[in-house]
Amino acid sequence: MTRTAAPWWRSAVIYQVYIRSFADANGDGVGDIAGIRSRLPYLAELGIDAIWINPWYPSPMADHGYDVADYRGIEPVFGTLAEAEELIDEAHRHGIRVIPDIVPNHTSDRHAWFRAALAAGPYSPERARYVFRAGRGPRGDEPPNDWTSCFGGPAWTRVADGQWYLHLFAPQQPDLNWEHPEVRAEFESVLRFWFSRGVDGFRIDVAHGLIKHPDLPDLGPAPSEVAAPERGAGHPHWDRDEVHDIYRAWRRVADEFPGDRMFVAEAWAETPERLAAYVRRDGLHTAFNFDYLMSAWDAGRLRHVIDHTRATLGAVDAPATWVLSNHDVVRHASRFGRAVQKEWRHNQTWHPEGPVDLALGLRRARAAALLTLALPGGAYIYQGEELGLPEVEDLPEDVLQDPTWERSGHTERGRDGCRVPIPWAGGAAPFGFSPQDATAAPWLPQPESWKDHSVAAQTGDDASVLELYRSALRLRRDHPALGGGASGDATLSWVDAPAGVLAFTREPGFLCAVNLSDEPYPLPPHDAVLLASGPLTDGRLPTDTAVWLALR
Ligand code: ISL
Repeated sequence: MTRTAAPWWRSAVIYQVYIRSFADANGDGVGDIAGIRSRLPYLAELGIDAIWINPWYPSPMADHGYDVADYRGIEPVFGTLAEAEELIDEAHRHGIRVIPDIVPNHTSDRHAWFRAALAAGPYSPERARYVFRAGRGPRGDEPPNDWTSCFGGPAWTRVADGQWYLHLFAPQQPDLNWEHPEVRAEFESVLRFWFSRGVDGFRIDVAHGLIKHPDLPDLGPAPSEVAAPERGAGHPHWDRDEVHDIYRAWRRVADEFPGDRMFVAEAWAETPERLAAYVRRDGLHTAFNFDYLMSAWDAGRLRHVIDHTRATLGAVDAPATWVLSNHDVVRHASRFGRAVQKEWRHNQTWHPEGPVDLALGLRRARAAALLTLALPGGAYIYQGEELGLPEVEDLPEDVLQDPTWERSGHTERGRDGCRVPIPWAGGAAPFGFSPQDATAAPWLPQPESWKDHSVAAQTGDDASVLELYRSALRLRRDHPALGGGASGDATLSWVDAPAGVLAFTREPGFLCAVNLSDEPYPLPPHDAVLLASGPLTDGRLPTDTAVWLALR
């Protein structure tokens, strides 16, 4: 599969399948495993190396699968365990690796362990697997500390007997106690369950959240890490140093299995240095690069992120990953379509400023794709970005399902706008997402304009985003300078260019240039234009356009 001896995950292009919204084979309006299987030829032709599938386990769906009731099964709405096994084998026959999502920070409140904990009562061994505490105040009716849920409101819920339990996300997602040996043993067993069924790795949900300060101290009015010696160190529940012990054990589990099994951490760290700690030699393999995802469309900022990422990960010999979008953030075709380009911050809700210029966003998204796929390391593609899908910013309030919407008291609309089902073909909804004889409409409504975004509408149209991605992925596979590079050493050299232009070479004989300035950029001497994200004018690269050149 790879040209070099370097393991595949160092340079893989991994396509994120948000299973609910990818393809619905049984017509109930929700995507499923059979739908993914039916689209494997599409994925193989697109030219990706692996798929990451969002949680497919039995779940009451309080957070669309991130509330897992049974880590060894498949949610009936999505299919069966047998179908999952067939999908893994079939994907492998297409040359596509399979990476499920694992959710270790919390279970569902319907998980057998949590039900047992509720039934067993205060201070029972069953409760010790979660984080139960007495409340504060004379009657114990105030939460044990001041932590808040990522979805809004307090991070604690009181149960009938008066104790409180911790949930950094929704109340239906109680946090596990990772100091408990049974919790550690259980997850190692779950990893083995799926590794022995052939999965090639795992995406680890909230990888930075598992360990909590034993005293559960208040966060206080000011961030408590201010006094810590290092930025980001010492937070009571995020990115605590002890979390790496867990991943050293997970690495040993992965290494028990043949082939190159891998982990990718969804870890939010304050600094690139702290992120690099997740991917040291005896730890996880890769981590999502959220600094890149959060970067504004700004040459200086992007270059800083690229350099800093490469330096910090290079120091621990880990490959970079380049991510533009996922199921939690506003689609980048819409982010980049705002006149004012702002840097994101983690946990900051995106409130769009000003109208979106979708043509501008798409032009930049096309350029961003060529930048992303030319950088050394691995890359992620979130389903639909290869179709240039925008965020659906005008979903009616009565269809919103993200827990954020309710938990914020209807002040934050949440993440549904990037989760609208994929348009495959046809002139009207469901655009081939569900079969003709479907019994239900797609779980979120698709905009009428998506007829022009469908796979069928774009296929064969050289000007389409889809054909741009197909060409880029084909070149990336064939060109010795791309991906991990011929020697696997993943080098990149910046080329002198005017302010606002990012230009770099990779050996042998490759140059990528992206113009984020207001002036056209005269292309440096080259042998041939391999690919461009938009038309070139008189040998010059227009604003918001990227090009791949073959050099002598
Ligand atoms: O830390 C955060 C908010 O304070 C978040 O950015 C958090 O790290 C992120 O939301 C985690 O996301 C993942 O876990 C969630 C789930 O809802 C997301 O879809 C998933 O990607 C809970 O399992």
